[in-house]
Parts: sequence; structure tokens; C-alpha cells
Amino acid sequence: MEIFCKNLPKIELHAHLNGSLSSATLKKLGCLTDSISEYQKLNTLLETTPETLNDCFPVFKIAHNATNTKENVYTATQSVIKDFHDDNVVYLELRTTPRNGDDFDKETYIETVIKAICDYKNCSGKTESMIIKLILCIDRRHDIRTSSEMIDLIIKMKGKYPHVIKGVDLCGNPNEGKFFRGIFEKARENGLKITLHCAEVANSDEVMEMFEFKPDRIGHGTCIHGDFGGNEMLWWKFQDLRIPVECCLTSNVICGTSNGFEGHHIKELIKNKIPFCICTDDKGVFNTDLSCEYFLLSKHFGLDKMDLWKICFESVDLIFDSDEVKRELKKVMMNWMEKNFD
Ligand code: 6MZ
Repeated sequence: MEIFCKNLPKIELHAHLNGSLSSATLKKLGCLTDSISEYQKLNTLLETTPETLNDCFPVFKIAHNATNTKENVYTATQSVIKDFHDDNVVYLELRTTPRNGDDFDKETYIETVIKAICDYKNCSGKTESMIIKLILCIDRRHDIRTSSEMIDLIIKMKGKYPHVIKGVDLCGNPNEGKFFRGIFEKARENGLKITLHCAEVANSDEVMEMFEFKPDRIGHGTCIHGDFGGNEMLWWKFQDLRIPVECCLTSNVICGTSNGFEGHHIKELIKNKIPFCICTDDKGVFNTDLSCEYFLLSKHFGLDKMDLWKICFESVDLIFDSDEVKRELKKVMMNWMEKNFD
């Protein structure tokens, strides 16, 4: 099954750039062993509680320190793309929060990430190609003014790179900050798709507000069902809306927002046929990859090879790209199925 999961052509829709750095990449960026261990420290915890999620956010500072020059942002982006490509990801929506560094401002940061994406596409030298798109994030800890300036910048950059920038996300510590609906309405009016980190922790008023906005996808969607920190009203509304969920199993288990793999809320999504995709979130911080996430899904929820293939195939409908790209990806998936199933 592990080999099957590795070979499966996969779709990754929820991967934070600075959470996805491997040990090799961190070394390449000049990180010393101590900082690499600190970046990966959550993997060594014996017990986790919902508070563990708060411990996750300071860890990203290590990656941010390591990617504080244009050159390192470029190297990190290319390395992360290569890791996903090596794991047989055929379509990647990478996400990142624009920020200022030693020799770049937010706009240059976006330009640098896009250059790394485009250069990779041009010279990967691989026979199986990978399509890479970008989602730009708003950090929920930022105030309305900063978020508003960020959305204006994102809209400007989308005008310049419409084939790369596809969406906007709301991320950051869910125990802090808030969802400014107007910011995302503006993004939507300007042709950007919207995904929101939603219900990663219990916060029923905010979750309902997000549902009323109707994002194109949500990240995590943990605390919606009454058995997982939500309530009946939220679950009822969600069943009506059927917003696709980006599920990140290992991330939720390590951060303590899910009670082990068997206790993951994905079982309710499967049971109620709510669309979802399988994602890594922060493969560097949580020491995972997309193949591993598919393997864990099959192991803990009794899914067979055809079930996993179907999840990949149906994830194509959830991407933030054109119908033409969807058709292309479905062809890749169908060809692979014909060759790999009797
Ligand atoms: C919410 C998360 C996250 O943007 O610098 N991030 N936000 N929940 C999570 N669950 C674990 N994991 C990562 O990548 C790092 C940033 O992604 C967000 C955080 O805001 C983090 O600072 P970039 O590439």
C-alpha cells in the first residue's frame, strides 16, 4: 500500500511554503542542527492537547529566519516544489504569506516565489510534469489596515500573474485575530478563489460567519460536527452548503485538535459524502508527505486502493484552476488507473 500511495498521481491543495521545508532544505539554507530540531520538535511530543496548536506558530519563525533573503526564498520554494514533485504530486497549490525580509518587501517576496515556480516549470527536466499555482495568505493576527493593504497588493499581483496566482487564504493562529469578511469579498470580486482556515478550533460564531460568506474551500473544518467541538446548527448548515474541506490528518493529530487518527473528523465527511481532499499542511514541521497522508487514511479508515484513487480523482474538481486544467488532470488520472488496476 505504501508503494501504491507513493506512485498515485496526487493533488496537493493545502501546503504552507514555510511549513514545508525538509531537513535537507533547512541545511541548504544554512540552518544549524539545533534550529532544525526546534523546527521539527512537535514530532517528538509524547502527548498533545488542543493547546499544542499554539506551540506550532513560534516554530515558523525558524523558517522565516532561514528565508530572509531573496536568494533563500527562491531556494526554499524550488526545494519544496521538488519534494512534492518527487512524491508524484501532479498539481500543487502552494500557499504563503507575503512578508518583508532583509532584502525584499512583500511585493518582491511574491515576485521571488513566482519566479521560483515558473523557473521550475521551465527546467524541471522530468517526464511527468507538475502544475504549480499560488495561493496568497492573509494572517488573521493582522489588523484590518494591514490586511486591507495586503489584499490590494494581492489583487495587483494577480493582475500581473493571472496564470499563477489563483486564490487567497486566511491562516495564522486560530486562537488569535479575526476574519474580516469585507477583505475576502474584495478578493472574490477581483476573480480570486477563497479558502479559509475554518473551525481549526471551536469558535462557532466565526465558523457561522465564514459559512455565510461561502468560501470555495475551507482548511481543516475540524470543529463543525457536535462530536468534534462544533454543534448541531453548524453541522446542519454545513451539510446544506457542502463546502469542500482540505483535510490535514497528521497536522491535526500532532497539534492535538484531533483525538488520534481514528478520532479524526474526516470520518463524518466520508460518511456524509462531503467533498474533501487530503493535504499535508506543513510537511516539514509535521514530518510527513502526501503519500504518507494517503497511507494513514487507508490504514485508519479501511480504504482500499480504488477508494484512494477516487479521492485523488475527485480532488481535481476542487482545484482553483480552469476547466481545461481539470480535464487535463483527469486524463492523467484515468491513464494511470488503466495502467495500474486490473
Ligand atoms: C493556521 C497555519 C498553520 O505563509 O510563511 N500556518 N495557519 N493553522 C495551521 N495549522 C498547523 N500552519 C501554517 O508559512 C507559514 C505560515 O503558515 C500559517 C502560519 O501563519 C505560518 O506562519 P508561510 O509560507
